[in-house]
Amino acid sequence: MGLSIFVITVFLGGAFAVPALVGPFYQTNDYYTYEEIGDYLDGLAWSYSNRVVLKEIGVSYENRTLRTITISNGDGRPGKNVIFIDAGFHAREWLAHTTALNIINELVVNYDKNKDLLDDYEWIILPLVNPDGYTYSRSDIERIDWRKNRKPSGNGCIGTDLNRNFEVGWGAGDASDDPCNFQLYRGEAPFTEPESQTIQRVLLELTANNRGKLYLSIHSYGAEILYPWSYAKETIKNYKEHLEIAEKAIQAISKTSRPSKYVARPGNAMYVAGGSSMDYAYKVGFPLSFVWELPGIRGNEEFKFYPPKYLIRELVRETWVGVRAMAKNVIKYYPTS
Ligand code: 0X9
Ligand code: ZN
Repeated sequence: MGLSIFVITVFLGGAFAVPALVGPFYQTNDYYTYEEIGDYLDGLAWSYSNRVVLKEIGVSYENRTLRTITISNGDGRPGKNVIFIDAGFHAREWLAHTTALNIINELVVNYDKNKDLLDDYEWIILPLVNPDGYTYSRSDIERIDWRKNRKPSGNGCIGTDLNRNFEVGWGAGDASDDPCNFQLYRGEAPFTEPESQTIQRVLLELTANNRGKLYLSIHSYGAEILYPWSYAKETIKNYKEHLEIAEKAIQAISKTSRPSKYVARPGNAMYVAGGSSMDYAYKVGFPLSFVWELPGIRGNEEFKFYPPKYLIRELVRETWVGVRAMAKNVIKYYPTS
């Protein structure tokens, strides 16, 4: 793995030497473990303490911490609007976590290039929603297609699909009431899982003070930017705004060197699925809410959730161009007052 804390030796007057931390350096050529992601976040908090705050927002069933990184420009101005991003609801969607780390890196380490996105907005990013499932999916090739979390679900089976465990339209469409369903078990009721409860709490905090403007949940794969509703074939009030903002992101991507072919449409046009976080965020007051399905590699189904490592860099860069364009428009449509 390519994460490294870079230590140089500083000579003071030639008399003695002290090591100085000048990293961390993030390299987009690998899929990081839960521990490595934690180390990376710690390194950022250490090196960029004026612009970065880490927060433990909850713990997973197996006691792994769920941590957000709040990124600001360090000016201390309270009450800025917020872009909230999460990734890794689904264990096997490894490129999603990786993409979230690259977004963090762009905003923190490449701050000089991106500071326009932080003048009037704060970004809160949860790069790993489902650390137990992710760790399980990495533990053995037989387990690589694991999707759910790891809490026992009933009938001797394990795991709930966290993106079916939210309240809006819970159980509708492509969701299962069978705890042994390998993909789509919705849970016994909405918000039975520690991971979905944690996200619920954070989303409610961000809408209670009216700061949450964009909710963006990164998944893979499909090269689609989806907006509500997911749970029913109904049209939301500001669907035009969603479509416009998604299409601008896609236009920006189309200008990159080897662009993926994206489409923008409501989630229900892909398939109807109740209990998603996208619908919940929209329902509780985020005016803009999207699921971003990363590309599964330009028509090559074989790579699905795990594009080969040599393609990671190109893919996360392409996505950043789109996310950047999306954020620019969110900031324009919903300026901090
Ligand atoms: O089914 C999901 O939870 C998401 N797709 S994935 O392949 N990553 O599992 C999509 C959720 C968005 N809603 C709809 N497509 N209805
Ligand atoms: Zn997913």
